[in-house]
Amino acid sequence: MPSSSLHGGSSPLRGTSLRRSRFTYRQLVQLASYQTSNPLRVIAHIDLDAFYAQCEMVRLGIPEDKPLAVQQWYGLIAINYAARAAGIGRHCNVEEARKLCPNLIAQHVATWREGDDKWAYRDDSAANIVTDKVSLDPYRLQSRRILATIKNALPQDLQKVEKASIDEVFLDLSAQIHAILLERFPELNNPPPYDDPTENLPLPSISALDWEADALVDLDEEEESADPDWDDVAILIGSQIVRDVRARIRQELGYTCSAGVASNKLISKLGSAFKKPNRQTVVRNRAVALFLRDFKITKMRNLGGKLGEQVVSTFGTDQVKELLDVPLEQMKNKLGAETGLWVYNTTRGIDTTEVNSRTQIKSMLSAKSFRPTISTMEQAEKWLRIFSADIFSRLVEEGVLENKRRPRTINLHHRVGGQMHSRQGPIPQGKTLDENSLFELSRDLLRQIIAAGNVWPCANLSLSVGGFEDGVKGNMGINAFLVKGEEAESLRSATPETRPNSAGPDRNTKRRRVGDGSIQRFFGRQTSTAGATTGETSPDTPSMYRDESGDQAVDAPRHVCAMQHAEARRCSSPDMLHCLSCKEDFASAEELQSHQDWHMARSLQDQEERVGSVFANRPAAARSSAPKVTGSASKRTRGGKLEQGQSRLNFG
Ligand code: DCP
Ligand code: CA
Repeated sequence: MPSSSLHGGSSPLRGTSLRRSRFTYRQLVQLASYQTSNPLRVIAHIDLDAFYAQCEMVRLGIPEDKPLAVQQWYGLIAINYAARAAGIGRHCNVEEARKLCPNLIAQHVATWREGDDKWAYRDDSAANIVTDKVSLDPYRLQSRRILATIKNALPQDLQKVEKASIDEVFLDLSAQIHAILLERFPELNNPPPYDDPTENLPLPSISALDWEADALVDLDEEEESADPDWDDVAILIGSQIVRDVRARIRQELGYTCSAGVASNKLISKLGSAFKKPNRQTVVRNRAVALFLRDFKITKMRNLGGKLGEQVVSTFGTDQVKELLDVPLEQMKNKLGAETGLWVYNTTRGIDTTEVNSRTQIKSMLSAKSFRPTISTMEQAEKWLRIFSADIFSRLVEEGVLENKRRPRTINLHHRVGGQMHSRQGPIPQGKTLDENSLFELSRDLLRQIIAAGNVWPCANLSLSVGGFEDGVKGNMGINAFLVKGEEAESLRSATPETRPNSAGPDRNTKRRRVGDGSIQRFFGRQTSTAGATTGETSPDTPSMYRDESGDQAVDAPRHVCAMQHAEARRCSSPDMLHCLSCKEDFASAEELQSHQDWHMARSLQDQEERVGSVFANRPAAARSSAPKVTGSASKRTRGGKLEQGQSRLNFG
């Protein structure tokens, strides 16, 4: 950091007792312990620009000015900024995008393929929705590398980093800034007058702050002319740290990202989206009110989903500036005490959510929606092999081979028409866990489901593992990995169930999404929806199991928390991903991807119904009404170069 930016001219009044800071000695000290209601705290949100698209550009060595989009089947899921300039967005399909930009590079995501033993980039994936399943492994790998770079760029003992999604992190920079403040402003080391920590600090001994290239949210004139206080100095130091972190990511890995620097997660996240790509925005405390006024409430963290819609319909506006006129009591009356207070605070930029660096994966999910549906055990087993391999490769990343962490339960969801069947069982401990043992466990669960009858045609299968526990390194104790406590209780009481929309036994039931049945609406058209009585859960993606991009633990979706339990302030899961087609929320990239597959399959099916056969010109494999059962083990592609981050999986 250029010292001039903090040690500029000293005003004659500075350091005297005549004028004091708004902040106290206690608040300064509390910076060191990440106290969440401290007005001096500095939180950054870093968000990768056009993330999947950048991953492909870096992987393929494509220059930044070339338009590129990442394709999933015939839709687009990520668009770089050069392509956005041509008007291409996620709403476009490949054909429309090419019309807008003939030189667009459309790179299909990697896929797992029925009968193949590893995910791969394939030229013919788009036409093979029936036999392929999207793999996000390449993006997860880059996400981990970026996270490691960020952590390396910060002091080991003074960092708090929360991975919020596959391409976002929050940083609580407070403790690091505390250390820097004490070093650069020795006067802050003096004891408070009368040893009273509630005494106000002296004002900073600087009169002008150099914000370099940062986008700075405007202040009104009066505020702008006011002298800087310690919150301004703290946020300036924060913005310099973030600039360095972003430069490291750029230099070491080649990615650009945008960032927001503010005093909480809510504002820093809005800040990172304010100027994109490759910019950072600083929202000083005194700029918050002006900054928020012109936002729509639905753009704010946690309010992009149903809770946001509820607020808009209740108060007849989506404008923050108009919601500011709603008194607290009215908010509470209409939304419930806790949610009302939370929304009231949110419109004022108040957020004391902590940056949680302890989040660990709670579950992993691998799923596929079938269109056409599948009708035999053999077909289902092919997919179970892929799911097992997919989950196992992620478990390896989690350190399962070194006994670092290990899941204790396995769960299979199966959907036929509107009915969801599920079975859960323990993962035997003390035995080697590999993709084959996962496969065998999942096959047993499937057999149990089949034994209960009425299982074909199957529209969706999803396999998940959960109940992660830290392992014992080296000599594994006899009790290591035993299923204990609540989990054991849940398993004991988990008599297999096959009932409409059963999402499995347990405490998790209360977490399930009680939506308006928006996904059910789609399925309602296909079946008699025997299970529609409860109108709950996304059939594609059981919300009780979430794997935030495979790398992150997540609690219940926050808006669901807010709606159901009126505890929005306590919920700390990362932001939801939205399906642009139906506005449904998903907690993880996997769930969203699986859901998008379903939309794509659905639209293909609709087209097929309209024009006879949309598959007429496609290869036979894609035309068959059921997935082609390809290859025995001996026929599979065993050779070939492995992609970065790819390990060969041993199918049985
Ligand atoms: N993603 C997806 N489908 C969506 C939203 C996102 O598959 N509906 C994936 C692709 C994105 C990645 O998640 O690259 C991150 O999502 P973002 O919303 O952060 O979007 P981008 O990073 O692509 O763009 P931006 O520069 O606007 O952040
Ligand atoms: Ca992004």
